[in-house]
Amino acid sequence: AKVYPSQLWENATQQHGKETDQQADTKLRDVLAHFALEGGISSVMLYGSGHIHDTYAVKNSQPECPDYLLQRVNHHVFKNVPLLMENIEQVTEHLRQKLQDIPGARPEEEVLTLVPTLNNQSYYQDPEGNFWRVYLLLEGTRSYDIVETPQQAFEGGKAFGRFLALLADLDATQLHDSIPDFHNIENRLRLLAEAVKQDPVGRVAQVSKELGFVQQRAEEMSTIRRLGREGKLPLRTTHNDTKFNNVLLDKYDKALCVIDLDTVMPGYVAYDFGDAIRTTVNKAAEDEADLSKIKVDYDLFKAFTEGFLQETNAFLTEEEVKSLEPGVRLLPFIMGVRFLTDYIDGDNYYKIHFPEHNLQRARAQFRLVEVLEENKERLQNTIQKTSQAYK
Ligand code: ADP
Ligand code: GN1
Ligand code: MG
Repeated sequence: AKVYPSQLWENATQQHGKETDQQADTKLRDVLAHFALEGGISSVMLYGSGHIHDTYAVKNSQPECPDYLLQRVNHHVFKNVPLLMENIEQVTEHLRQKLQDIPGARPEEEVLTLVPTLNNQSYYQDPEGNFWRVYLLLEGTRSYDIVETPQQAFEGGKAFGRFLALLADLDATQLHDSIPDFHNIENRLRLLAEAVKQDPVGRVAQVSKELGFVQQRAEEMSTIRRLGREGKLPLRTTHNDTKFNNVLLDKYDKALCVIDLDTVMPGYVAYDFGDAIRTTVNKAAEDEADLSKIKVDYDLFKAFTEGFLQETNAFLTEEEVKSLEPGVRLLPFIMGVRFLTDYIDGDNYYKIHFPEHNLQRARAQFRLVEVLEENKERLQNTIQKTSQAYK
């Protein structure tokens, strides 16, 4: 089954970055009419490069009124959208409260703001069963799919670190698991094994090399889960999708706001550090076809680590600091496993732009694991030294 069966949306999502077609535009305006917006709508355009939701920038026709960000939430990925939205309300409220007490903080720009529906709900469900939400668009910001400078990396590290610090006193058990076992590698390996067994579209024969790669590392990659089970790593409220493009930087490249809050739930700090490093140190694309281009940019690593530990070192335990490096290898490994599983499954989860896209993504992530393995000692030393310096 395709994620989005309707042809209308299929068309809309393929015109990435362009004006949507007439039919889609009418539908989007119908949806927006259910929200308490100020001013009027001048245009609705596809926006961003996320793999999960359909995101649109809504330009206001009144210059003094805000622009908006409309999202159709992927309810095949997030099976209980009402509970997911409760999480987001709780997390954004908590962040706003905390920032109000910090001198110089700007809560209206540093936290996502949900725009309610006319019935004062945080989402609208259309007659076809799709879920929609609206945020204030943070003007003059951008997100980077590829990090260009150490300053950006440092700022990203600070933003994700601060996010954890601000949520450290939000009881993680208050939040619903929006996707159960999200970063549980044992579960991800089980799902891969099931897909291999089913082989629904006959692709397994083509991926024996990748399956061998996974097999070789399966045991070692469960280190963080094991430490957690042994009580050596605390569960905290973590973001769990700290891809670098989930932080918005302002026009001076200063970190402004952490976005994409759908997976905020209990997790280990190493997951957030690891996923951010996965998308910071690799200057090639997440789906780079030329594997020789995948390298670890050490300056970007160092800068991100400094920003991150500046905000978190005071409350992280020694064991947690030690777990950051294994997290750096684990997250690209998990992503590779997930892309590979989706490829074998027939591409049901991630948006793809060509038939072998998920396989190419998996290969690029596995290559990244290899280059991170080659740099393991150096990265671990940098983490330890930075942590010492901030003590
Ligand atoms: P996905 O889960 O599909 O990645 P995101 O919530 O990350 O969806 O949004 C996709 C993109 O839209 C982001 O990478 C970012 O560029 C942009 N974006 C999201 N929220 C905002 C916002 N409030 N203001 C400005 N840009 C935003
Ligand atoms: C998805 O939504 P987006 O594009 O930020 C995915 C992440 C993966 C990422 C890989 C809910 O993130 O887990 O790391 O793609 N989100 C979900 O690019 O599965
Ligand atoms: Mg995103």
